[in-house]
Amino acid sequence: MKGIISIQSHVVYGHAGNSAAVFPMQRMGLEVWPIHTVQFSNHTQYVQGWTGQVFAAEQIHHLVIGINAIGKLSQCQAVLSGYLGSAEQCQSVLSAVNKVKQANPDALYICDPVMGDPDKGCIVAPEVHQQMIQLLMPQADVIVPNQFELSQLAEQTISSLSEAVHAARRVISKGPEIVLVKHLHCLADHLFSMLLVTADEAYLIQRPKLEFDRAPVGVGDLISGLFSAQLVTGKSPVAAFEHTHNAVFDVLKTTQALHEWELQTIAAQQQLVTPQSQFKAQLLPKVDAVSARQFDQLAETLGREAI
Ligand code: PXL
Repeated sequence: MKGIISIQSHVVYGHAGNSAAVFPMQRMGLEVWPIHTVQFSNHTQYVQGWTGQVFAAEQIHHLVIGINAIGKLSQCQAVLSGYLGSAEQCQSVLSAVNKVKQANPDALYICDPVMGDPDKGCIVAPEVHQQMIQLLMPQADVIVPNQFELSQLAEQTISSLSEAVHAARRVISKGPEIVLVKHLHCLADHLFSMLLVTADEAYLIQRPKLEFDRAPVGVGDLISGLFSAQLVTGKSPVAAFEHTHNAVFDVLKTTQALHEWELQTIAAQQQLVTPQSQFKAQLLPKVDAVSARQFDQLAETLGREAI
């Protein structure tokens, strides 16, 4: 039996980090081996606060050593890392990835470089940002940033589609082979845009943005979890991208219909496997083949078609 190690936060109530990603990955048929970086009562965006603790960084490495000792590490096909609580945890993730790759050289490292959003109450320590950029990103095979995280990783501003593709290619030049931009907010306020970039191709998917009183938390964790599960089960990056996009949109529609704030991954479990939404990824022209202006106008045309 093959599996994926998922190193993220755990919340007792609700869905963020591993609590947003583990069940969807299992529902897609994967054996998931969760390692929790923190254990909190709930995610950190409740105004009432939360209780719980950040786990010691060595835990991550020790747990991987334990799996190695029972002879199972060679069955690990991928390591996914998400919300990390300290710079030391970043180092521990890297030693876990190295250990897994020793046991299975084909294993993927998929890094969701969660850097937080202080405006929304998602706090990530500043030294974690540095470690994401310097330590983890160069070792990742796949990286799943949002627009803010991509601009930090590429050390450039992003205000258009052409700049986003350029930034993703800069990241690719530093190590990763696939960049999935889980949310590109600069294109249009009324649309939710996602971008997939490899060394030679770039694909865009846009769909209408759903209105919520409070935006659900953990959407990025659900995106990186589903994308990882799809890759591990042998889907091509483009097929994994479309499936992930459509399944996440269905979970959000269910969450909205039930007037919930927490992601409704259980209620929408069938759509995780067979999404009802059928948005297709649009192959973008080569950036060199058209001017940046033409390239960005294309994003506007595709955006109108998405509504
Ligand atoms: O989705 C990011 C995330 C993960 N884990 C915890 C969080 C958040 C965002 O607020 O609080 C514990």
